[in-house]
Amino acid sequence: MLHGSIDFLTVDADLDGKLEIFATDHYGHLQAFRHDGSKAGAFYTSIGDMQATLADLDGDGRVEMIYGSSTGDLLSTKLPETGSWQRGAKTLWRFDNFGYGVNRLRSADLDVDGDAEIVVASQTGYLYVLDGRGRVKWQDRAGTDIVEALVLADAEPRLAYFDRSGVLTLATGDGEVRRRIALDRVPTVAMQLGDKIVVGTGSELLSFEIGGLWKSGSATSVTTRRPGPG
Ligand SMILES: [Ca+2]
Ligand SMILES: [Ca+2]
Ligand SMILES: [Ca+2]
Repeated sequence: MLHGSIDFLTVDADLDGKLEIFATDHYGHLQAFRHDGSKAGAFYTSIGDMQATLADLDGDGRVEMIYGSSTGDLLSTKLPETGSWQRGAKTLWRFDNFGYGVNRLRSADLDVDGDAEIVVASQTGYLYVLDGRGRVKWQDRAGTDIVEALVLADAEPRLAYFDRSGVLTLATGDGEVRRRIALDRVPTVAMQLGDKIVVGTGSELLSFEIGGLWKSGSATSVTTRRPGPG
């Protein structure tokens, strides 16, 4: 039973040529389903809105699950090669998020060293970048409550993250270069579209040219469109 799913992720987790579906819900679960819809397992941290990302953390070609809830618990689980996912799953590590919520999880090889990193947008106000063993590679106290993080493609900054006070931070994958930009808006949704970041706040939709933000460090290249008639 899915209690109002938040996100769906699809991947061939057992390398049998068919996709599995991973769904997060509002009750602290990451649920896994086979391609035919039958349930493959349910993985729980603590009750709250779940976020999840999938990445091959140990280089064996299979993804591991990284998942955490809005009540703070964040962990990584390795699925067994054979047998029941539910019974055979092993916890690889937990990340101490100090009881603060996980607002978003992303994974990508941010520093191009061949291994995936995990991006944690945390209610602590920190953006954490973890290695495959759950250790902090770098962190940035970007503000109050990081509400969203994006991994950018084909752009000089590799990360964009937003805090609840309306500040956008752009950062290189290794965290060495960062820019803070006052958007004065808090996204309910944000995504990359080509060379732009599109931010939706519920009342307006804005697009920002990534190169312009990165060079100028200010949000001057804003175009605003209000959704709705007209
Ligand atoms: Ca499969
Ligand atoms: Ca793996
Ligand atoms: Ca890496």
